[in-house]
Amino acid sequence: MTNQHTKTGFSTRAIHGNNHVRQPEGALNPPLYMSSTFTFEKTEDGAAMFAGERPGHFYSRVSNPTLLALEERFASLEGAEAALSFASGMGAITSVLWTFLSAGDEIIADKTLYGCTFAFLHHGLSRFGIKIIDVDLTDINALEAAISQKTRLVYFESPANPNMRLVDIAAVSAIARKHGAKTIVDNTYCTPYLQQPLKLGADIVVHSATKYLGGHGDLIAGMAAGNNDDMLRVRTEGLKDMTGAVMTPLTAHQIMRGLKTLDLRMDRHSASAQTIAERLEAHPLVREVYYPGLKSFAQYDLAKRQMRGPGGMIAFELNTDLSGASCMMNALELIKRAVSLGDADTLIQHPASMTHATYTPEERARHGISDTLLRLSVGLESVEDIWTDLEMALRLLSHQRQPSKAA
Ligand code: 3LM
Repeated sequence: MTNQHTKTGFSTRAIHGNNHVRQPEGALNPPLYMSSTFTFEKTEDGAAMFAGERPGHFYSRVSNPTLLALEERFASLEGAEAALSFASGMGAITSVLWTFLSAGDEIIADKTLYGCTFAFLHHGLSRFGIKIIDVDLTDINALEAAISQKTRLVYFESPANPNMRLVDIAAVSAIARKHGAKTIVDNTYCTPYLQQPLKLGADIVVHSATKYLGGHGDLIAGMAAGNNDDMLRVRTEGLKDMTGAVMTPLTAHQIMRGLKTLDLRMDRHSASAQTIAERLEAHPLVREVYYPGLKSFAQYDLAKRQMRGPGGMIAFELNTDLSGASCMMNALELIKRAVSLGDADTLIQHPASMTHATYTPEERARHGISDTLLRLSVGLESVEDIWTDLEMALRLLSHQRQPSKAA
């Protein structure tokens, strides 16, 4: 793709893409090419496309014009040369990792990861002669000590799901690069509007597009972005031949619709989450709040440095035990008890028994995922209504049990 229009603002590119081509029939939006295959005018044309000697679409597991429209748009938002779309976030992560790892290689992964990513590394890749090394990537010395000639990839989320730990993207990427390893960042929590890891030195970003990029809780999808060579390798190896985790054109259309309001939604998610986090922090029944917009957040300075805004995700612990926490969750009326995040609807879940149940209790303890942690994805409803619901559930809890600061 060409980057000739990258001088236009984020919102303009999210709406129009980079490439101001008139669509067929003058349609405002790119058409849906609901076609698995594409015909060849002549036999020789097909041979030339398969040999990579001629551009064009021939089969939608490899490329499709509707997906290409999304990929070009998304690449420009991440500041990347190229992007790729996938059937799910896990489809993106597995396709990228399968492409760059072989038996005998090592991958360094941060100690806090989304549950299924953790399972893919520890229960999946580890069965194929790939060594997974868990490192606390907030500790640069630990990374220096663990990285070796065998390290192909350094992988992390920032903020991490579910406990909001941040990783210094520029510092980690610089060390990885010095040792010839690629840095891969899961940018799901931020989206390119709040954080652009490639500009900070990372090589590849991956996303669950199911979350903020789609934004309405009605699709499952993934994205990746990086340089042309890396994305071509992922397209032709990991995606085409190893996972086949291809996005459907209808989903690409829904994500392009989501992208048009991404900046507006992220600003609103951030502003509402900031209000909710401050009020939770001041509430006597709340023991701890982990939110990058709070001055009390341990990595507040890093958040200011690498994120445009604090985002819509809050992790917190109540001043009660697990049954108290579940009582509070059960009392909520507006806020829905559900996994996933980044939707217009506010969602709450309990990571230890839901998204991070792929870890054993010992692993959760080792990896910094507390069993009493709750995770709130602050949606786009009126913020006072979100708070009223939380306050009501906390009030019910305080009537049921006496809070104890030592709990
Ligand atoms: C969740 N997360 O509730 P999909 N990377 C990150 C993620 O949070 C996720 C993925 C990748 C949740 C899903 S849990 C059963 C529901 C940081 C997903 C994977 O394949 O699109 O779900 O993305 O935390």
